[in-house]
Amino acid sequence: MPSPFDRLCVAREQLQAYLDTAIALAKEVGPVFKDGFWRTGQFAAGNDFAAIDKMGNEADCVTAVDCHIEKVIFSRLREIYPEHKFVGEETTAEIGNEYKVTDDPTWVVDPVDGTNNFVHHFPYTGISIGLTVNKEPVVGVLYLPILDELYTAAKGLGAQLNGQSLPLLNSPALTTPTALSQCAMLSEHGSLRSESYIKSRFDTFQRLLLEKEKGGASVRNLRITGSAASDLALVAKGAAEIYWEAGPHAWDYAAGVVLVLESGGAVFDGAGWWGSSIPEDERSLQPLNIWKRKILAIRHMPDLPGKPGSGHEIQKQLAADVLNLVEDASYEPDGSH
Ligand code: LIP
Repeated sequence: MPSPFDRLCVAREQLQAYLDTAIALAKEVGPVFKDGFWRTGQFAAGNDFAAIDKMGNEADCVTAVDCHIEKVIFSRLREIYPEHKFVGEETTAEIGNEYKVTDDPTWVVDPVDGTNNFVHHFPYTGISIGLTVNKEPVVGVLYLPILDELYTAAKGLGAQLNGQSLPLLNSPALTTPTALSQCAMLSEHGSLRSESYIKSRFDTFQRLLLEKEKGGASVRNLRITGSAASDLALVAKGAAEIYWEAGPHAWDYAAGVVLVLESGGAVFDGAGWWGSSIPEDERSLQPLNIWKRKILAIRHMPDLPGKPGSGHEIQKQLAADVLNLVEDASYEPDGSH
């Protein structure tokens, strides 16, 4: 029987080595991250820790800590894997979107995911390190230093939070909701501020929250953490059922999708499905596309008693219900293809 590693041409030991490297790097930069978190201020203009807006948009900012951490991570990775490719939020901000997405092992890094949180001392912010091979995300590490949470996963090797397997709960405590009105949802408003964008995003939120009699889903709650990577970690953990966002970048969710998949969850990228719960004939044959900037993730759903396969059927139904209500705008893909 073929193992999940065959298609990737990556030996299990190699994948474990990549994961170990990512974990060591996240831990190495953790102290700089923590130090910066307490010293950086949105309003600390003029000092080394000030938040600088990108392209005149104060909601989309960068700090010296983001740039420093990305440099450290990439210089270490280049020493160990000189033949690999590297895509990072801050490098891309400097050189633009012209890089080519290839099958080569590619490290996709957000040195500070949730930069806005970082400069406002809101704890959902962390270092996100993902790796793709043959364009498929296979390693994901998210370290949230302020919460002291280290999420780790690699394809076929499971997902963990501080060494404990994800999801943290199992049935019967981890139940299977049968309608969106029983679901906790995560989403983001993003950093764009144009009237049309804000209207479209809030129309989506309104439809998700509105009472069913008026055509809404009446979701049980809708939370915005400010960090796509944290949202995916919360889905992997089982603390929320669903995360949907349109417009985040590959570095925001390259690591997080591996956490969700390895915790038994399912991911839809706008074109196909991935997840161990999904019957083989329904799984996408393409690599999960993290460059198209669309993401829907659903946590592991235990099968209902006596109904094998029902967990996935419910994942599919909930996903279809969400996709019916959310905006369907296109975003410029990350990188060239
Ligand atoms: C953030 C993402 C989030 C998105 C924000 C921002 P950053 O990442 O995690 O999903 O809605 O606009 O892009 O820029 O803080 O690393």
